[in-house]
Amino acid sequence: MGVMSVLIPKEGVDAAPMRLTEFGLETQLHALDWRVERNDKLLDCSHLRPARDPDAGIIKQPRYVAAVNQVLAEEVRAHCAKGELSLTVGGDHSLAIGSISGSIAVYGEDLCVVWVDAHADINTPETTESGNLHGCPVAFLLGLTRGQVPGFDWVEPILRKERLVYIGLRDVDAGEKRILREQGIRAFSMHEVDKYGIGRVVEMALDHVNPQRNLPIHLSFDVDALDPSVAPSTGTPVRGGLTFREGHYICEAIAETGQLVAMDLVEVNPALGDAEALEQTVKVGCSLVRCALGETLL
Ligand code: EXY
Ligand code: MN
Ligand code: MN
Ligand code: MN
Repeated sequence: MGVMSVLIPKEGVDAAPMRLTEFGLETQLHALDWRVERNDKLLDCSHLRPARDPDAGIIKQPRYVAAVNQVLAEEVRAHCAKGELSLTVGGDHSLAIGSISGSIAVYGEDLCVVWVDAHADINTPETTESGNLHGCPVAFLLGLTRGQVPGFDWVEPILRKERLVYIGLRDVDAGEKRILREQGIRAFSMHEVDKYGIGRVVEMALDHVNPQRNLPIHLSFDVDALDPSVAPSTGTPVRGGLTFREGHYICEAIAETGQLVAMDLVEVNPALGDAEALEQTVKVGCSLVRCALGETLL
């Protein structure tokens, strides 16, 4: 039996955690023999919103997002320190600044991050065109933004670029492509998924970050990595994404390593699409989490 905590930040896509819960995520995890300790501390973050939060350049709501992430980091750290697997249900992908800061505070430079996404989320304050922090979390974690955004001084950027790998990319900004190239970060786009198949891609991705399969893994899964026909209720859908099985295969393969210590499931947006689209997206979110936490087909 394992122990898990559900941490639920509210940022933009705030209704998603309740939808996954209503759909029975906790009950489904009980059925897999997990003891679920739910943490609703960030279900409502409004008390963390500062009275004044002017844009920093074009970065929107910097102090609010920073404050939520700082609380999240401490919650994830505390759960990981007890040896619990920490599941953070978002919320948008900016929450990975906090969740990964929390897991890395416990596991240090050994921590591997597998980032499954259509996007690289590695924009800096200089490269971002939207000013949305959900397009920037990786840059914070790698220390590419240090001192530039108010509120984020607490982030210890100790994620090593050698311990980061992407799967599913297909909508990467020009500035982000430059950063990926300059930093030599390993990324498997949909081109590689088409070329090699998902089995080989996951093997190569894990060989890169975790060759002995003995290091702790933080899986950060953005549902927009999946094709919009599979997960329609999300804010930045991009055609040509992972199939239902490819998405689940990634989770199953990581579960097989026995090294998963933390997971984020982000960017489900209940406000987008009709009831059917929402149910489909929530269902797929729940089944991805179940697979990562050990559900097998047989
Ligand atoms: N690269 C674009 C930006 O920085 O605004 C789009 C980012 C979308 C982020 C989604 C969550 O993965
Ligand atoms: Mn978002
Ligand atoms: Mn993302
Ligand atoms: Mn994305």
